[in-house]
Amino acid sequence: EKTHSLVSKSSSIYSDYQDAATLVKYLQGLPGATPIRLGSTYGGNTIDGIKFGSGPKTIVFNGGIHAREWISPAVTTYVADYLLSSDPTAVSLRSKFTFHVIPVANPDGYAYTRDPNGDRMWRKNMEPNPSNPDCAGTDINRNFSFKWSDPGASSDECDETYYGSGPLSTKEAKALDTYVKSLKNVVSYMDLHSYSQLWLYPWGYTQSPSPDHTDHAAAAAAGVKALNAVNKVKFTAEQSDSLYQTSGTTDDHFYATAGVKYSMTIELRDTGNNGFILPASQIVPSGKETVAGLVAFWGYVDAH
Ligand code: ING
Ligand code: ZN
Repeated sequence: EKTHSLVSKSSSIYSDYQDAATLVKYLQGLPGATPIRLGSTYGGNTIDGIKFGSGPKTIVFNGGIHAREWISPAVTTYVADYLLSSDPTAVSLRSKFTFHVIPVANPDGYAYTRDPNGDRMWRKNMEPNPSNPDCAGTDINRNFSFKWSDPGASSDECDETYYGSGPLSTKEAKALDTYVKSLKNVVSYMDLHSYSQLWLYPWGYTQSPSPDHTDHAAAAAAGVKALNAVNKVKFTAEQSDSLYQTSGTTDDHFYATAGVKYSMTIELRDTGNNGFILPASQIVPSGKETVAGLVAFWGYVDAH
């Protein structure tokens, strides 16, 4: 079975949740990977990843924008690991695309959720808010400039969806925006979150369909169909705003401001039984089904 050798080769890293440095070091050590650095954070961490492949079309995906969603950096790493393997499908994808992967886009927040003296349920980044010294942190996924501060995000520094002091005010959002816009021919951007088992496509800020609604729906449907077949774990594809209204998110932003046609959000396992505290035993099965879904999805992207 095609990802079997991959898993046995590197099972130790997927048997538990790892810190950002471990994931980055692992990825940067894989044959064929070139290190990338997008920037640094308030807490002095760096935002790192890898690029690989030789194809003319560019794909970017990241995990870890939200600190407590631990399955996201793990599965992001697993997918990159697969794409760098000798599996013929991975070899073919590397000839069609160049991939840029950032496993932990919010390293300060992620470290805080792993700190016994921190907060396992932290979502935002760690930068203080001078406008309210009682409540730190901005929701990076409400801080992007497209529709920034519109309905679907909060002006209250103490809220989980605080949109920040201005568009792209966080170092994390600014670094990701600058990096994606430095690349040529970005055909797809994927932001991995948890939980809810959804593939969400633009728009999130309105219920109106986007200009590419038909292709978005078809590509996401191809992804979830292949994903669901692996472990019979049911994911659903839908327009982002049908979940709840959002503004300043990555997917709408890169679709609207960087011309990235297939710009989406994946909500990984589960549907709430464990929620953000997903057992580490689910990293490998979640990684396998996500690989299958993304391979089908990127096949659609390549053909359209
Ligand atoms: N959920 C996403 C959030 O940022 C989302 C859902 C993302 C909706 C992007 C629309 C667009 O709120 C989690 N769990 O982070
Ligand atoms: Zn999230």
